Amino acid sequence: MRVLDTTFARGFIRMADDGWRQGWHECHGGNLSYRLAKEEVKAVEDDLRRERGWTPLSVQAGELAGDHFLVTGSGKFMRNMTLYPSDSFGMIEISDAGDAYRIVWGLTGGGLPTSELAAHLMNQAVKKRKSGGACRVIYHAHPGNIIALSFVLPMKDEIFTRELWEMEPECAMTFPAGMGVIPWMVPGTSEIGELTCRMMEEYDVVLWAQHGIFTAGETFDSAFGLTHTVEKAAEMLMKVISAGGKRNVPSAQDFRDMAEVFGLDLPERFLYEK
Ligand code: 2HA
Ligand code: ZN
Repeated sequence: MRVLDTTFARGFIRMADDGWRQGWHECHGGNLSYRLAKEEVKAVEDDLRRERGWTPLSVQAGELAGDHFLVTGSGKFMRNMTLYPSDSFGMIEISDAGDAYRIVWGLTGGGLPTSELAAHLMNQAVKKRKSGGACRVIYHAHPGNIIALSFVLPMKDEIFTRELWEMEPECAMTFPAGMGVIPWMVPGTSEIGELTCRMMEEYDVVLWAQHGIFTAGETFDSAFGLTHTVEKAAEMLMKVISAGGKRNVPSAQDFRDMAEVFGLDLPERFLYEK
């Protein structure tokens, strides 16, 4: 089977294109990775070329040894994913020692995996472990409103989580564990990857101040839906702040009541009295 005919490659392309249409991927902004299931690798084996040399990884990815990932290309445009898929993304294989990768499909124009490969692999490793293998998607996007909020709200997990949860019930339902925020850091480094994946031990969404967000999900739908929910809430919050601030707000007890009805485990540290 050809990679481009698979459900997972189609889901990958659709997600990138959806993000582009949302306005989250100016120029070469943002990146996406998907960890293939063993059966998915087997199904496309005839379409793979295992001839390229290995490139050392800047991070140790022992938990991902032998895994295969679809990854967007460094400097590639999400805008081009539907038109030039095999040039815009590729499939990489992680070595058995977890210390190198090689391209086995795609990136046909000679491209390299995303500049945020270190962050993607570290986050993939954490989420693979935490979810017992269920989590396969890591997504990085540049949605305008959540980035704008990182200029005006105090950079605290408790504040971002609670302020966004208040905007609509969907928020506490899609990120009940809360969201993590990290200060501005140089993109593309293993340092930002390391801090992000430490937060991913606890959360499925992490905000990079004045830059963008990272989300994790078991499926393309869940990672995209989470990003979309965070950004929609951020857009509403920006409007509310611009209109003079919140006046009618659900209380901490309202969240506890909702948690009971929907079986949510909302940490008490986000339910402080205001
Ligand atoms: O240019 O988004 O963080 C791709 C990025 C880097
Ligand atoms: Zn970015």
